[in-house]
Amino acid sequence: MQIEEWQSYSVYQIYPKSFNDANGDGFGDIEGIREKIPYLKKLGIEMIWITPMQPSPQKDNGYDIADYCAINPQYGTLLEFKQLLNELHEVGIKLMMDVVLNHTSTEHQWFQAAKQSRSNPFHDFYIWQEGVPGQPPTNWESKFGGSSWAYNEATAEYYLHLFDKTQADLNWRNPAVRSEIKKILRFWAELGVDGFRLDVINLISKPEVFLDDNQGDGRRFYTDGDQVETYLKELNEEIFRPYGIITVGEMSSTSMAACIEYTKPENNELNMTFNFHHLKVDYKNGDKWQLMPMDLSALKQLLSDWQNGMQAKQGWNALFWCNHDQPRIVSRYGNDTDEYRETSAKMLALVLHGLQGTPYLYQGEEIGMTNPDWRSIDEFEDVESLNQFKLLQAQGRTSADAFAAVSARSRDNGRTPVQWNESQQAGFTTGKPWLKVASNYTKINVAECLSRADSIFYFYQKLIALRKSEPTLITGGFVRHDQPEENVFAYDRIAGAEVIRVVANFTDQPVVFEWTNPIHLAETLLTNYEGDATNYQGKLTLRPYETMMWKGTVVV
Ligand code: TEU
Repeated sequence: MQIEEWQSYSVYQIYPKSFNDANGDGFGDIEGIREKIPYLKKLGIEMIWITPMQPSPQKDNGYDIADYCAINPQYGTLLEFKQLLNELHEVGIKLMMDVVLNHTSTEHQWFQAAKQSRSNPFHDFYIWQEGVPGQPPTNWESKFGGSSWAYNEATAEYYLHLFDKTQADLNWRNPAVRSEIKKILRFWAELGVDGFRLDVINLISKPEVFLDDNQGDGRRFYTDGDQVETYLKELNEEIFRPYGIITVGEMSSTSMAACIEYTKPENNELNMTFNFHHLKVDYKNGDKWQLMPMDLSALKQLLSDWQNGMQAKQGWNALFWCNHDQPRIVSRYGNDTDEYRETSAKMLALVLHGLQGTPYLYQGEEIGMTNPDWRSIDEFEDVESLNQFKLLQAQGRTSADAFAAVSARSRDNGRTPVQWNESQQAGFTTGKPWLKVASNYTKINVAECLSRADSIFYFYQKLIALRKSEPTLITGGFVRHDQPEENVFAYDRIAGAEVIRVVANFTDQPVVFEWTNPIHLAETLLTNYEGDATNYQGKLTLRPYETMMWKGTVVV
């Protein structure tokens, strides 16, 4: 396999609103990011992805863009953005911008014009259907709850919004829309950004005829639609390739077959894709708002299937546990008690970094940040959480039950400010943070992690370095171990005679683990307990959340 440079990168995701506030207004900013460049460099990542920073009414924290080619003054200025970009480049870090092209804010001037009349030139920038007031054209549901259609009196029509009603879906069938989108992408590419993360990009191709979905919420009609690949090829040819842009597509409810097509090199579409299937194994009946413990066997199966399936067809995965839409992984698939938080966070980190793909690390994950301790619904900011809290009760759940579901599943779990140190507001701001700081910041913070060689931070630093020193982690084939121990996940990465073996105990109990495919163990690359384990041959007892990464050779 020929390795492209970007395939060995590790990426760090910044949610700027919660990253670091330099001016004390409670809202993170560009200056705050600039202050932390040495910290990012120390971690060893090659690229940062920053979620949207354009002007926005913030109904969905910037995923509702009102002006594509500008910077929200709450974050700073375009000049400061350019300075940030230069300073990152000076230390060898690339910048990936988030581009939200499925929808705009209804405050965007295009929508403001479009809603005036059916004859307005911008009208056809959006997706309209007639309907009777009070009776939306289809029964499709918004991802944030409720109907995905909103009525516009002036034109006596409904517009489509797959997300919040202030996020109107763009009509990609209109060539004028695609031409504007290319102008936007060119603007940022010319400025020197290195990558694009394309928000829900597999939802951009809608059907021509809108029908009720009698089997679900409508997603089967607009997910991975028939024109997505055509549109991506167009962007690739005119923007991504000429400017050498690294791309990752966020794929909502996608399929592996689709992700293979989006990412296999000869298709010239995207470099890699995010999918979410592995983050739904704790959804009871597939419903995010119904809680259950995670199903480890489903998780292992999904990770393995995506490794094998993508690899077989030269697709490329973006690997991640956390982002700004997900609860903290250590509170979810790990164990956030004092006893096991660090050990389990390291175990999850190692399992992910051993896989083939490009790892994405989300701010705070490198110090093992947890879900906060929510006390009241008033503490939440996220539009989805607030909508769901009401909807769940309307569906008959008690307020205590709805609160428990939202507390566990809210996107705000991942959005609380980064815990930098033990000073007030965790050193995030000198003012009042826009979202509360988790109360455990005096114990869990960056300063504490940096002061201790065995911290989660340095564990990540080692994992990131291993991707550079061990090409097998990039190229190696994936082979899952067939083992009876259901609480262990074990797999090999194999390139030629070299094997990198990963084993991990996902529980707080010791498990005896035996393997049937022997290798000559040469070296322990990393473990989360003290000591060298190369003397194990075939059988060992893994302590709670114990994980190891070994290097060896195939026994012939
Ligand atoms: O998210 C897309 C998406 O579908 C989810 O992860 C979403 O948060 C989930 O389905 C809700 O249950 C992207 C962004 O990452 C997210 O922050 C935005 O809100 C969304 O698109 C709309 O732009």
